[in-house]
Amino acid sequence: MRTQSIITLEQFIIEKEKSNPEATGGFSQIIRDLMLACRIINREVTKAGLVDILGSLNATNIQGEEVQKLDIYAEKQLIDALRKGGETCAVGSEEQEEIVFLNPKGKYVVLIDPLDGSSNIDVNGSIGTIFSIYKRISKGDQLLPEDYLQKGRNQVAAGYILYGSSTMLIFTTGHGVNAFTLDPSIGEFLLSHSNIRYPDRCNIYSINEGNYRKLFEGVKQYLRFIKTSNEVKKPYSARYVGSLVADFHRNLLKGGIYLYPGTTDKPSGKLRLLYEGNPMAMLAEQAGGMATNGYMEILDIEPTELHQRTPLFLGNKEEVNMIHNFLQVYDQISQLVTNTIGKEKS
Ligand code: AHM
Ligand code: MG
Repeated sequence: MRTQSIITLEQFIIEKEKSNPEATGGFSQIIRDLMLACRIINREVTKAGLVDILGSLNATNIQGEEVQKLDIYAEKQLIDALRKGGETCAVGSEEQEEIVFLNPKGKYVVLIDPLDGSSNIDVNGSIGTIFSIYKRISKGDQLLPEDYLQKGRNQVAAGYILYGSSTMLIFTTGHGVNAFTLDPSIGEFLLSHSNIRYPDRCNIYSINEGNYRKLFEGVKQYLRFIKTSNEVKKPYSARYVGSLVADFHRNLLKGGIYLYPGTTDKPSGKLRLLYEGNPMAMLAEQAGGMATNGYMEILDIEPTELHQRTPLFLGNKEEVNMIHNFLQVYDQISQLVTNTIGKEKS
């Protein structure tokens, strides 16, 4: 019988801590806090269809979107766990207008999207929790914007929990991407995929193509190219769950690109830089992929506000570069046309 040694998340964290002489254990505590909360969230997610927790509270979050009960439940579990853990100075959440101050002595700032893809809750679809961890910069009693409005490059860790057919934790601390699958019988996350890399080829494209007529020309041309050009030898598959975590996860394992571009009515797109863009960008980069807003790398964007939105192109590096080129070429053309028309009129 083939035996394989099992590595639990706890063992993995301890090993990593030992190999870093500067580690104080604070960061590991945050991962433990998040995992405790996610185990509780997972329990509620899996019984969401059974109890009266499903459905909307008929409230809207600060983005003007409908908030579901489970979102609030998930956020509470995460914030409570981080508060008790004591290492987190402040938490920013997609559902909260302001940053939540926890412990002035905490060295870290944690940003969370407590339950992403929440429109999938009612239909038993995959959803996820996304997190992003930064070191606090300022030292005083007051938290400053520079502490939570940091570039994605400064993240010390990022990851997500996917509540799918299995529950998985995928995270990076800047040394590759590892995935742990929850074994519900023992309640432990077990290392299931080490050092994940994107497959060489991009096989899948994921976009809400229903927005087609509102897309900018570069994205339209890219979509036309991959669907109709003879240069594309093997057709791409279109796959879109409408849950970033689920779409990202599948594309990471199978090779693919996720697109949530800006549209003519919403040029900055829908997704949030700090809660969705940055953590996914760090994971993508660590797995050999790339993330941009179409013009620059997501991780290099200087945030100006907590709930800032960004267009997002995320996945296989070559594919993201290709879309970059499409955007630049077609942008230049539209710029030329606008300039020419402008001159003709004047
Ligand atoms: P949410 O944070 O409110 O759940 O919204 C984010 C989600 C992403 O998970 C998903 O990729 C996208 O919104 C789907 O948006 P759309 O329905 O416009 O395609
Ligand atoms: Mg979200």
